[in-house]
Amino acid sequence: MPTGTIPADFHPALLVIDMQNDFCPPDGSLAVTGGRDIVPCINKLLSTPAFALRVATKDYHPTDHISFACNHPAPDNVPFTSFARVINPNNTEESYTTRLWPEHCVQGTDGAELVNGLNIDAVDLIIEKGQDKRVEMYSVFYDPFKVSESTATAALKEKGVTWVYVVGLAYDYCVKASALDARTEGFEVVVVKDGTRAVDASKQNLDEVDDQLRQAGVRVVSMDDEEMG
Ligand code: VGL
Ligand code: ZN
Repeated sequence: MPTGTIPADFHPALLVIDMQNDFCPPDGSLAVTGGRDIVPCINKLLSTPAFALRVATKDYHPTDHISFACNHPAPDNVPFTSFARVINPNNTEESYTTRLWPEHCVQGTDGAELVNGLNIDAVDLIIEKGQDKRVEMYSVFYDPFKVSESTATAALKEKGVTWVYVVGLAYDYCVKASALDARTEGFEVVVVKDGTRAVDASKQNLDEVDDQLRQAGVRVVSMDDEEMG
């Protein structure tokens, strides 16, 4: 929280991104190193009274989702290294490439459940994303073509939210995409970095993501920074 002069229109919300079994060691199919270690930090934020709304997201894929390597033909179907082209279902001229992953967060499976220890009682709203098999949807708001849009913006606006704090998994995918789209939606955005972990935790990648976020006007802070209060 900002200390010193708190802006008059400071109405913060917390977005807890994809804290699901499949993204956490030891058993997650797409385990992010240290994924479970951020639960205490996130619980601390969840118990902060200042938040007008606390949202948790779930990556929630059908088995035939485009991001699963197993749904593509060899040899370009290697999890983590292969890419596939995603075509806009409404305009086949438009496309982007997306990284392929092991099967993860399949609807109705234990891997898709929120991790043990996360204070789910403090969560006001759970938003599921990535249900449209045709597109990748890292962001809680929408996929790059906006063929799949969630209720996130409406829920935040309804509560008068002006600032969005983002934590969860993974820093370099769903946290990044959600933070960038929150900016696009007109919110002040803070990523609490020690409440996140990255798929690629190399210094070069972390620096790159920090830069991308900061260039978009996202504040990247840590729990004990002044801005957290
Ligand atoms: C995510 C890869 C695939 C994430 C979701 O939550 O960051 N990463 N699906
Ligand atoms: Zn996914």
